Amino acid sequence: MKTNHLSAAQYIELEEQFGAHNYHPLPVVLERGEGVYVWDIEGKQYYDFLSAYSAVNQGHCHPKIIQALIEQAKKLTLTSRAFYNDRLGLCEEYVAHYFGYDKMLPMNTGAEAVETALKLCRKWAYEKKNIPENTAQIVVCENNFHGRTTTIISFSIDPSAFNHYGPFTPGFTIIPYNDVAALEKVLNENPNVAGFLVEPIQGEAGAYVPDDGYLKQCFNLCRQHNVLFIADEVQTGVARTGKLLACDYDEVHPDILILGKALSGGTYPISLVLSSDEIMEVIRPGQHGSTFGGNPMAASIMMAALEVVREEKLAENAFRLGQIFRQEMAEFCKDSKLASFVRGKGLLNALIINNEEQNDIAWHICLQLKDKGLLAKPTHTNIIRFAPPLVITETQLRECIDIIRQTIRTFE
Ligand code: IF1
Repeated sequence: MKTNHLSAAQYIELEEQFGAHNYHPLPVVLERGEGVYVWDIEGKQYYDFLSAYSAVNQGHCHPKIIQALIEQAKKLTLTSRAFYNDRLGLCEEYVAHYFGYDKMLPMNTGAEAVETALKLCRKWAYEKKNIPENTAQIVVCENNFHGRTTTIISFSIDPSAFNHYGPFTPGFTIIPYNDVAALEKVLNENPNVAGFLVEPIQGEAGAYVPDDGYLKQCFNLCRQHNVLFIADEVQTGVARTGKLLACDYDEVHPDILILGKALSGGTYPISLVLSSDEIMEVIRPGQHGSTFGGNPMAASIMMAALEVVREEKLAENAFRLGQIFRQEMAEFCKDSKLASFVRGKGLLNALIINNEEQNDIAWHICLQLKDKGLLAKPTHTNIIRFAPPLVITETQLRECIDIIRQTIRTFE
C-alpha cells in the first residue's frame, strides 16, 4: 500500500511496526527542509538545531549541492574502484589542497573512516615503526564517540554502546579526556603505542571542550614518541566549531584526519581519511576499500559542499554567532534554576540542565521546544545539544535564543 498522505501517527506506527527500534525519535514527522528550516507533514515550520548531528552545516538542500548531485546523477553514479572515473582525481586534488594533505582515502560513513584510520595507523606501526606484529595499542579517551562498529564500540565506555555486543577487539587503551599527563604516562610506559585517536571536542559527550593547548600538547607528545595523532573531526570538522577544523584552534595538523557528515551537506553519505604520502603508502592495492568509496556522486557533491563552506564563509559565521549564543545563554544561566551552564565552540554548543528533581526534564524541554518551532535533542539525560546549520543569520539565532529561554522558563 503506497500512499503519501498518512497522518503523523500513521507514519510513526509504520516505523514502529516495520523498523528496528534502534532510535527513540522526537514525535515529529518531517517532510521538507530548506536552509535552517524543516517542515513537518502538517506544514509546521521548525528551526533545525540538530543539523543531523552536524551533517547539514550548509543548510538543508543547499541549491548548489543539490545541483551538483542532480547533474552527476544524470551522468554516472557508481563505477566501483575497478575502474577510474573523471570526478575522483579532481576531488582528491581539491580536498588534499583544501585541508593541506598529500592524499585522501574516500569512504562513506564516519565509522568506516574511523575504521580506515585505525587500520592505517596499525599498518604504519608494523611496517614503518616496526612495532611487533599484533601488539599495536591505540590510545583513546573516555566518553569517546567514534561510531558503532564492533571494533569502535570495543573502546567505548558507554554500556548502551557495547553491552552484549562482545567479544571485543583488543588493542585499545582508554585514558581520561583533557588529561595530558595521562597520555604522557601511557606513552612512557608502552613502546607499542601506534596512535592516539581523539575528538578535538567531544560531541556526544555534550560539546565537551578541552583546555586550550590540550590538543597541541598531545600532538607534541605523539611526535616525541613517534605515535600518530589521529583527529576524528567527523562532527567538529567542516566549519562547525568556527574554524575549518577544531584542531585549528590549537594549530595542530593531525597525522591522520577523519572527516564525514558535512562533507556532503547532508545530501549523501561521504567520509574520508587524509594523511601524508609516507603514512598512506602502507595501504596498497587490494588492502582496503569499499563498493561506494570514491564514487563520482560523492566526488561531485563533496567539491560543491566544500566550495559552499568557503563562498559563504560558514566558519566565520559559526565563530561569530557561536559567541553570541554562548554569551546570551551564559547570561540566562545566571538566574535560571534549571539551566546550569553552556559550553561549546562555534555553533557546536550544549546546555547542561540541572535535573536533580526530574531526570528526563531535558527530553520534556525538547518536546516543548518542538511545539514552539525549534528541534533539538538531548545527548544525555541532562545535556541538550544546540547545533543549527551554519547558514543561520544573527536575527534567526536571536529568535531561537528567545524560544529556548522562554521554554526553559516554563519549567522553572
Ligand atoms: C548515531 C552520536 C553524534 C561522530 C564522530 C564518528 C561518527 C560520529 C565524532 C560516526 C557519528 C552520529 C552517529 C549517530 C548520532 C551521532 C552522534 F550521538 F551518536 F554520538 F553526532 F554525537 N565520529 N555521530 O559524531 O559517523 O558512522 O554515524 O557516519 O549513531 O546515532 P557515522
